[in-house]
Amino acid sequence: ATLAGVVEYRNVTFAYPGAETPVLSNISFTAKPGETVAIIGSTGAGKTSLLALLPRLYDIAEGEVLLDGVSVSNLDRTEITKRVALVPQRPYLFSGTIEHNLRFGKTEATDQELWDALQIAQGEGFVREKKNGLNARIAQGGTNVSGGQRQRLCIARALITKPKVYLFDDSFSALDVATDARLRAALKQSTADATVIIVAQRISTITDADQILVLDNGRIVDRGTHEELLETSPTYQEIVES
Ligand code: DCP
Ligand code: MG
Repeated sequence: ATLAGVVEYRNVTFAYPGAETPVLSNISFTAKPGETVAIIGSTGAGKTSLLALLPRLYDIAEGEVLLDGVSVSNLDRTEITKRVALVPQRPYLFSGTIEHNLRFGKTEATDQELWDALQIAQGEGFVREKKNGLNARIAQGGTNVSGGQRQRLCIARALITKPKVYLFDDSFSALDVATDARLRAALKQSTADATVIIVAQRISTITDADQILVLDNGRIVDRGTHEELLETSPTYQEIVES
């Protein structure tokens, strides 16, 4: 079997442990290598929860989440994280050097690979400006770097693992529009063969996605390209206008 990074959610329903009502109901979609699938929807709609099911941060109640045709419930976490990188909504940095933080999960990367990843993530400039460069210290929680710098370091960290599947949870929200555009253009090139799933708040981040899923209250209420949704989805129109 080829391990190309095909993602399929099949009629997935999910409730948090101990909760009665599901936060996701009957979610189905497929994302293939070379494709970008975007997820949009209001706060609390279930976007982060949806992403969490692929790296198996939680187990699902009904349906299946498949990675390259195999249910993730039959894969262990380390097997999944070899193929899937999640950039979380609240990116986590720990006390240590920038290099330690970037290598997190993949120690064999060369320095050149670290700089290449930083360049794509638009983080090269601020790391070079630091007196100690890659050896500059990061405080616990990344409190001595800005929110946007934190996001870019975590994107670089994901790139270094060279995954087949990227999950970006609102990863561009702290960036100004120009940096966001540069970063996504660079990402588009470097992730051209990967499967990309992006949760976004800003419409400009997702207009070129192959498929946009409109999530509302745990359900996919509409799906299509930006142009299609502008025609067919009142919910999407509302988001665009807001
Ligand atoms: N929820 C929960 N337990 C958790 C996390 C979330 O009960 N550990 C609930 C809160 C919401 C629902 O699940 O009612 C969906 O939460 P998400 O974080 O998945 O929602 P979004 O990511 O869409 O929201 P936001 O845009 O604010 O990030
Ligand atoms: Mg979220």
